[in-house]
Amino acid sequence: MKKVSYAWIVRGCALACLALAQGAAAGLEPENVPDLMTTFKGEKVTTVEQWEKVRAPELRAEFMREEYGRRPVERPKEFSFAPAEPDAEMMDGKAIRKRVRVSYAGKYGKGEFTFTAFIPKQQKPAPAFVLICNRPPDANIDPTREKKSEFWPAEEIVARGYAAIAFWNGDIAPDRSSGNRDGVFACFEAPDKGRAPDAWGTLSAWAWGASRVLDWIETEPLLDAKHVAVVGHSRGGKTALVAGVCDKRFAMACSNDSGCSGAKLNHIDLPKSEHLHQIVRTFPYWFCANYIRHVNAEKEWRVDQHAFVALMAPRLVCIASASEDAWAGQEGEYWSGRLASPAWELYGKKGLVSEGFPPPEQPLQEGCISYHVRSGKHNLTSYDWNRYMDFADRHGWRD
Ligand code: GTR
Repeated sequence: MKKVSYAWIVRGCALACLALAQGAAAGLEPENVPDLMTTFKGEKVTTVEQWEKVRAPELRAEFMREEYGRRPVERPKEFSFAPAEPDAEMMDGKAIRKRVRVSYAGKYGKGEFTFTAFIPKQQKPAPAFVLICNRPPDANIDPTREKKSEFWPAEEIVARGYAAIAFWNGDIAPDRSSGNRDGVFACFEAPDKGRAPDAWGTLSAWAWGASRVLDWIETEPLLDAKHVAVVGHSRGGKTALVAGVCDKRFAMACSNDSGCSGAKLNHIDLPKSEHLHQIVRTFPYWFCANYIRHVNAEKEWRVDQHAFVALMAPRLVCIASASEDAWAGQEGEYWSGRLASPAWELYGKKGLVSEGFPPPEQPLQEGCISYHVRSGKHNLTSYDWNRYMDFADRHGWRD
């Protein structure tokens, strides 16, 4: 009698565990995701030509009109760079530091920002990583290197043969609700007019800043402008994708813990993760006004974020999550990479090569999309940076 009841308990437990596991697995599979390879008119996309002429342009237009907002300007007519300080030898003579002031003007005003570049001293022009820094600049991107932070491990980046370049997003436009009346916005938009529903939000404006840094990189003989990655964390990770999608000169975009409206897919049930109704309530100014129409209706929208990631094809993308960062929706970040992959396949390449959601510290780097989960909290760390550099190495950036 005793034996029987024990067996039943074991069996009962096993069944309960199986049910739980199945439930969990089922919950983590995306459902009814809009098909990447069917145009809005219902045509199947099977060639690079169709992708480049029809599908990619219509997707890009959709995201810029409905989510991030259109940029009124790319490189302005009135635009110049100047050294903000004389070049300096730093990092025990291993790097040259350049501080560059970017000045620009639009119809309604003038703006400027300064960024820092540490370039490794080497024979060949250096490939580069451009960080869109969304954390306090003094503590995170200190040009004097008195303060050091894992958020931008410039010494490690230089030691691996890459230039470490960073600017502060707040220098382009302030990260606050009135932000899209200040900074770069104030130079290109009439102050007394209402904003169009598709007028750019701050993510779009910060991404514009990354492209202006790239304008300078193209002029700098010590740098290899064909191998430049744009990197960002969280709101900066969303921005890094916008920068890469809007500017094909970026050969790689690294979207670290970018979550909702970044790499996270909406068509997956992750109740602990951020949703549109939350992000639009707290940060409406990051987006264009049209975005509000998709709040609580994201599953009816004809696109999802995997299609945004796909606009990087055939270039390189890195997506990363942190194990304790449920707010960013780790599985959603992973699935965007998976479901974006057919865009790379059109080019005869591989996107995210994976059998399933990986455990922490087991990066997936076989294709043109890298994905990893790092143990720990929402952050950009030396571990993440080194995976991004591994991926660039793997694609021959330092050969
Ligand atoms: C959170 C926001 C996220 C993420 C994050 C960050 O408050 O909900 O979407 O972007 O901020 O940028 O740190």
